[in-house]
Amino acid sequence: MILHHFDMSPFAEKARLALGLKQLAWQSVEIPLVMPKPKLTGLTGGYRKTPVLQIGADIYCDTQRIALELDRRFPDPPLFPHGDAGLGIALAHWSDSAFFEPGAGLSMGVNTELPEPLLNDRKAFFEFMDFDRLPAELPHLWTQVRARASLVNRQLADGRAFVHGERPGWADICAYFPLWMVRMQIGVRADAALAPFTHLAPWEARVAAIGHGQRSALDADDAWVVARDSEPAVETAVDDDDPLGLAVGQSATVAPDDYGRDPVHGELAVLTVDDVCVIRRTDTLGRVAVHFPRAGYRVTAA
Ligand SMILES: N[C@@H](CCC(=O)N[C@@H](CS)C(=O)NCC(=O)O)C(=O)O
Repeated sequence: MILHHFDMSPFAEKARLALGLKQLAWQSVEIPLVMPKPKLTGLTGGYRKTPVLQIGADIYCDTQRIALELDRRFPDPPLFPHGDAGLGIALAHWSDSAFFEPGAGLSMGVNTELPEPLLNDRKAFFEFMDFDRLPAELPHLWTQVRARASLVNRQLADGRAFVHGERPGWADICAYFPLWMVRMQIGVRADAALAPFTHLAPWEARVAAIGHGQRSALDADDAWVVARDSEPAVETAVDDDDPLGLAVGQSATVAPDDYGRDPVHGELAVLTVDDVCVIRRTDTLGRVAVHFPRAGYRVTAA
């Protein structure tokens, strides 16, 4: 397993913790923080977000898709130990938007010394953020982060060790990563703002203790060799009752429906309620399967 990511990425921290929860060994390809990222987009066909998981010639985009693939291939220990996968996955949408977005606004707005290339890249990327209004928005953003942190704190208030009970799972990772981001990127001011929520810090320490599994470094070129020398392991499956009415092998594009909407073009291999996958053919890599979750992604006949 190869994770394409960078250390500061909060979404990558979700994937690293999921690998850690399952105590997996994986290889780490460091990707650039800003565009262009030719070694990443060359694999995905255009998707540029962080992180991306590669297993042979199968490329998994989005932490939602990555988590479910890890759980499918390595079911023990489970990401949903209390049998609440529906709620756990739904919580990811809440934490990826309601919790992450104001936290990201704070991280960008409080850190006024960000390097110009990073600032310009994220101005174009984070469509939900009005960078001109960020300084005036900061007090409001603090209120939004604290309101979400308070909910997590409330969930933990009965003394349970983890969000759903005594065992850690995807819900913990999702609720944790925006806090990891603001504490790391803002520091003592974030710690002070979160201090009233007394159940958070001990729980965050328990989540951090999950660790990242066994990580070793890999060069991006070697990840390409792995993709080139492998065949996609995907089984084609297009639902007959899918509202889009598309067929296996049809030319299609898939793009995130929130921000960073770079489309990926290929032949449709999977289109189910939960998943979409297109096969790309390139001279350098041969056939590569690019997988996305269905929720939050727009599929269009090309
Ligand atoms: N829905 C995506 C969101 C990923 C995301 O927005 N990642 C941020 C980094 S934490 C990103 O891509 N930033 C721009 C970049 O890395 O180029 C997921 O769950 O993986």
